[in-house]
Amino acid sequence: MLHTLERLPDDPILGLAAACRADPNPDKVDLTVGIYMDEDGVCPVFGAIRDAQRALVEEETSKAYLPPAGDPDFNTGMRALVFGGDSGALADGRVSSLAAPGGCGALRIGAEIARVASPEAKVWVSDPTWPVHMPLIGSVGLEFEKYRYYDAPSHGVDFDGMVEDLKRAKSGDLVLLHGCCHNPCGADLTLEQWGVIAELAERQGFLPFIDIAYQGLGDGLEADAAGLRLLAERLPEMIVAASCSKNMGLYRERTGIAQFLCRDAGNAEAILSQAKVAARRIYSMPPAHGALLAGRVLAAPALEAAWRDELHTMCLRINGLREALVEKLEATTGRDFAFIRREKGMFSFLGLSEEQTRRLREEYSVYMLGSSRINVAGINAANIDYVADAVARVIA
Ligand code: PLP
Ligand code: TYF
Repeated sequence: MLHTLERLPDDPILGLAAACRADPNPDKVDLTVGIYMDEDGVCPVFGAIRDAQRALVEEETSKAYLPPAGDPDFNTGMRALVFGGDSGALADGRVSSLAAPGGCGALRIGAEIARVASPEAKVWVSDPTWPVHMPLIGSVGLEFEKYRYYDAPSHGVDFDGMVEDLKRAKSGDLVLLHGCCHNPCGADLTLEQWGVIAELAERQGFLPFIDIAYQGLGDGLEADAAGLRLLAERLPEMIVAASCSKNMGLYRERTGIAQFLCRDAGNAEAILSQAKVAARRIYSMPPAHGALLAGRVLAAPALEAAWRDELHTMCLRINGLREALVEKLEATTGRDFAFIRREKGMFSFLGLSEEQTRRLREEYSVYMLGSSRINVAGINAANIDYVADAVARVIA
């Protein structure tokens, strides 16, 4: 029977990265997949993670399964990282968490729980959103609706449109929000706008489902979680899927966590039991290695401080690149690119047509998504002039 199945296309983002790897042009530039790259074009291992790994290799005496909810140090550390150490909800035991294979695994667990709790739920997603949300969340059987989000002409959030659309979200629906550093557009909500979303959620009764995969890479660890924390203060319930891929550099270790803000501690315990059963339906136990490393970093003050420093350096580098890119692009094209400075995290749309991105790829070996989403961290001192010149040529 297997012979009846056809070949399917590759993931469009990963497919473009593979095309770049295969390109023999020595001047090629890879701005495709969202991985942090340093000045040398390398996706580095954090020093703090390397130290934790050395200690773990020395001390680990067993590879027996972790408990189904995951390593306790990891779960405790991640709860504080996301909700804030002084969170009232944490003090009240209202947050339960389940370690998961990456932010992707956490999104899937969140969707599984949502489907059990509200089988008819619509999942409201920003237009545009990360394309992987559709298979990850849609495969549990929930349907999507879009809300207006990115306004291409102004390169900003169409907040009035967003609010108008979310007024149609019903009690029992989910509204998927990017916690920070929106993928793909980099345009984030202001804290004031998060406040309006909180009011809407209260009034309409929808459940916020927050995907936070870039905490620390926009304005810093605390500022990037401020919107989410504001919702957590005001709302009884919320689902959060957090990832350690980017902010701890643990991509391939598949390290993430599903967190559930619940009405009370009893509810939180019930939801944890549901989440464990949901995981058992898919893969049973969470992966250990990345979570044990992250757990060690978060539990040891010296390692944690070193990690925060490294992450801060990355964040500063990205914001410096945004600044440099605005200057270079404005110089080569004579157009306004100031929006890149206002956007957050790894991604921005350059505002090019699909045809222009094809020309950049085919004529200059500059690889970005067809939507003109770039990974800002893929820019460096050695390629910035080349990229800015190539962009100027295709829009001339
Ligand atoms: N959500 C968004 C918007 C992302 O861009 C990513 C990752 O790249 C993830 C979630 C989850 O990633 P991972 O499964 O590697 O933790
Ligand atoms: O959007 C990105 O580039 C990252 C990495 O199937 C990624 O989120 C890309 C594709 C994919 C999983 C992760």
